Amino acid sequence: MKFTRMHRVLLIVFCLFGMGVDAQFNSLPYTGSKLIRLNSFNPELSIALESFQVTYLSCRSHANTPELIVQDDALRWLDAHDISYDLLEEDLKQKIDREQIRMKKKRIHREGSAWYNTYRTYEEVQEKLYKIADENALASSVELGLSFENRKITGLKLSTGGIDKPAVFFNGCQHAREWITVMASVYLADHFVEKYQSDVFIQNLLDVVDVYVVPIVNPDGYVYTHTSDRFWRKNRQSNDSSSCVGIDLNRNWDADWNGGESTSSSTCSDVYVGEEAFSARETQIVKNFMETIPNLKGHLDIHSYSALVLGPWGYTNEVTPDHEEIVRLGESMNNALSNTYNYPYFFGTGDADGALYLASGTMPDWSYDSLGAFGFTYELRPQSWEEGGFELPESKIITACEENYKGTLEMVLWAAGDVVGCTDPDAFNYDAMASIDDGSCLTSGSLDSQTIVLPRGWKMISSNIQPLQPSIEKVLAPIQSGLIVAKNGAGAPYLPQYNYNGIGDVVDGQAYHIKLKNSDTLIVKGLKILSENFEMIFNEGWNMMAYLNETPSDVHSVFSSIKDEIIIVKSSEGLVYIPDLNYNALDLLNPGEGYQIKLRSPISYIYEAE
Ligand code: 0X9
Ligand code: ZN
Repeated sequence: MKFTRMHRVLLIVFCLFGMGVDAQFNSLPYTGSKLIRLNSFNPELSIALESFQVTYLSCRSHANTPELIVQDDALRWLDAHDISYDLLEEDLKQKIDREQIRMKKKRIHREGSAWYNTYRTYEEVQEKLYKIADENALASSVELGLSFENRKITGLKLSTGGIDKPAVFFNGCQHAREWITVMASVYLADHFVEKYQSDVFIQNLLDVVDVYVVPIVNPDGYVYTHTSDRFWRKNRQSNDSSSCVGIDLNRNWDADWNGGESTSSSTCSDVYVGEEAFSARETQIVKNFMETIPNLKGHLDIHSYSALVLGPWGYTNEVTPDHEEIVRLGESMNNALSNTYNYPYFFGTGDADGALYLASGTMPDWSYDSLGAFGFTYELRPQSWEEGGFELPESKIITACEENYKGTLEMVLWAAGDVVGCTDPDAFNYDAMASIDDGSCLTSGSLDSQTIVLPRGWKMISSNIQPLQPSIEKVLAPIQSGLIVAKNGAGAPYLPQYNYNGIGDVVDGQAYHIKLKNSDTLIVKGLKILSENFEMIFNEGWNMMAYLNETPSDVHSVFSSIKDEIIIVKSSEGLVYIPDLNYNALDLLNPGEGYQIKLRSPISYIYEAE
């Protein structure tokens, strides 16, 4: 069949719809664009590049080695001036198109955690927020107002009611292209609400703190990144007497507004400050809303990318009057983010020791300056363009969301007064300072116990319980009247008559010899030692070991993994197991008993599970 003109038109139309209309358009501005990283940077170079159409990306690298979207003309200029750079992306348009195709495939799955398998559109986010509000008494939706193009700026309030409770405010997406911040904000609300059902600690926490979450404070810009320009940053407000659209929302707040740190008064710039503070419709609306929150303690403005936690001030390296507390909270959030998946974030105030630039007119500086709330910025994953830049791979969305959640949890804890612990005065681990119960209380009812029947005379004993008070006097107190002596593996004695304790505390996994005047029963109370995770450290030669399982098990199966190292295992009664001779009079190992074991070399050994 010959391709007619009609066929060709149909084919093009088909492809457009097949790939998703978005795919054709949000990449279009990047036809022929490349992404580079300059290997050095200075103000002169920055000025020279102004005559080309360049877009700066990651904020961490900006200070020294910026990642830039460029066209061939800029590259030719850099080449001609011998300025070195790495080419990170040969064909930016193709990269964006691929992202759209992946999103389209995954978009249909939206139940449960599948919602976080791909980036979601403005409409999908709205739908999700209303669903969370509908399904959970803890959450209600709040409409902050309408954007420049009349889209709703919607948030969720998580609250159990009451007035003047300490509150925190989390928002994403001041910058349109930072898609992961939208996912992370929705996730944190979703997750708090879910945990409120299942986790006593989160229940107690959210009973005393109100949490506000506004995932998309820049809806027009966000929609624009999906439909027209993947790397759009600003809002979509028109500027008087200029064909250039948009204000950088994070330069439009009234804290050192237009102060000159990473700002521009040119409407075409990506860091355009606006005509005046709050001239952007969205900053005005969000400001008005935040001012109505009575007891706002903390604010977190979520951005990407660079893996940073930033505290105030953002516009200067001078420190705030609350510096110490800001550093404490910042470090704790930074640790929480970093430790979730061992992905290193970096905390700082100001330019964070040169990790990024100062910035005037930012939102967290305003919330700190004007509302007295500790205003922080996160720059979520990734660290660099090579790991995805603004297009953090979909497989990492949940990971970034989890990290972000852990970080925000620290802020909620801090807002609650930071005193979490056991609040039950009858519990062994009662914490008089604690105001929020974290579910850790140990009362006699919640303790595990083990009963060990003891004969008259010598006996080697052990326990699978970790006693709350580990000194051997306390552990053996119930049988003290008949106790002549107890000895540890090294032969050190505890002699109750002489009030001499050469043993000190009992050690998990160890066994002890004791000698009794009469038969007796010992009850050990405390926390069960999880035998399957327990690592025994054995010396070469003789050791005394505890038996940690709750029921008897066969000596072969317990030691199968270290059989070749064992010379002999011996019970209190002198029964032995000698693997080399295939001799076994021991048979079963029993709870409460201790055993002597002689080894060929020092080894560590993870207990076989029951
Ligand atoms: O430039 C910004 O607005 C933020 N970075 S981003 O790449 N997401 O655009 C950083 C602003 C905060 N800056 C400081 N606290 N120094
Ligand atoms: Zn940003």
